[in-house]
Amino acid sequence: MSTLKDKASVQAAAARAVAETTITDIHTHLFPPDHGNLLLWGVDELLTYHYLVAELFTVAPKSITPEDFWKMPKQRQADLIWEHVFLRHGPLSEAARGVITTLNQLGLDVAGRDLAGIRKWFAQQKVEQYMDKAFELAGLDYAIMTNDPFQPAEVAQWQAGKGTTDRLKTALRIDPLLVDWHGAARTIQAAGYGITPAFNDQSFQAARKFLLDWAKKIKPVYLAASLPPSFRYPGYGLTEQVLDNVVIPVARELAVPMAMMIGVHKLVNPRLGLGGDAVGVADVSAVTGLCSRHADVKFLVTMLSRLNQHELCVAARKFGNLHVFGCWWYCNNPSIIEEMTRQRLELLGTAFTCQHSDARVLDQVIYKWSHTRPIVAKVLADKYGDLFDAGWRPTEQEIRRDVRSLFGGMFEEFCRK
Ligand code: RAT
Ligand code: ZN
Repeated sequence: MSTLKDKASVQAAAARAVAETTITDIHTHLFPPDHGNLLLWGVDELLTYHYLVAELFTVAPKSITPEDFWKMPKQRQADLIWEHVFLRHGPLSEAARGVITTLNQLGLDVAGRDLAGIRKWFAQQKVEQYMDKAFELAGLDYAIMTNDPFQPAEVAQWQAGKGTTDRLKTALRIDPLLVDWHGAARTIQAAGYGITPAFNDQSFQAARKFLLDWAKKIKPVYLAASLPPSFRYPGYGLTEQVLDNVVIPVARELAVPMAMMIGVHKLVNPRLGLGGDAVGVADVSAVTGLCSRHADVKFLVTMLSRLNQHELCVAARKFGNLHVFGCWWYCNNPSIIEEMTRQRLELLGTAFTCQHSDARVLDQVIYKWSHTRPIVAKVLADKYGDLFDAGWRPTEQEIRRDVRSLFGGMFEEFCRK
């Protein structure tokens, strides 16, 4: 065992390990290339990312309305965002900088500001090879999708016999069951299951069967849902019943975690579509309530409000069946990633997953990961530096092991538990 002998070597080893580690991206909105139009990629999709649509309406003149924007063809929408967010104002936001980083890493001349030339380059790419390129640039082994059996366009692909690829694993997304039981019951009924909107054993059994059949088809790594800040457990009426009678029993039977993304206020501004959701402080006791009542079920949790992060870390120290992941959405900004990663390391050691990309557009994995890596490297260099000062001498391999833990290793271990 050869330990690193001076502080600078330890810190350099941490930076190297983060730059070179293979990442498992545990939550994305990507799809296999053969799933119809579901996989978004290319410069026009990058520019019309919903984070940037929302930004457009903070800087655009009043004469451009969301209603008019949604009627435009994609390329025209992208032109507007390019003009107002990138040219008439500096692309300083994290989402705007992300487009620049992505194009730059693809070898395109962003300094030239030649959107037409960039479009020409994308038009020559073949999506299958392009997916390999994006994953290689990001340094990913695989990513986990969001597969929603309540979305007809997605269902149609699986029914047509489409599968997945080595690059992508599945997650079964079940929001309507928890936040819109009546709507969910209609979909499940239309799929041929004997469910009624009533909350009774027959309906619960049908909903469980629906999920189990989907699980058989797509083999999810976990079940997932996003929840509002008002989510409570116990004591959240119908949602509590669906959790206890449908979701938890299915997670238990499949031995997969239930992922919860908590703190989203949906459609605060519906005119912005996906960009219209906001954040609220949630109640971490809902997470501890679930973890203690269902000690034999695993929970993956990320929360949207910065204010919930400390309490969530403390909860994860109390429950071995809780794994904290990612800097979700409005937390996926350098200043907050740094703060959250420090806090998590200090409270949890390496027992968490430091980030997920949430990429909706394939190309976004490039910037989301290249923006995160140096931040985590900086935090780890500090932490290993502090350990060195305290007398600890790690090996290069140990540092690499710890880094991989943060970028997917611990997640995999948690899923196997
Ligand atoms: O980050 C996002 O793109 C959000 O719109 C949501 O997709 C969120 O991550 C979710 O999965 O609900
Ligand atoms: Zn997401």
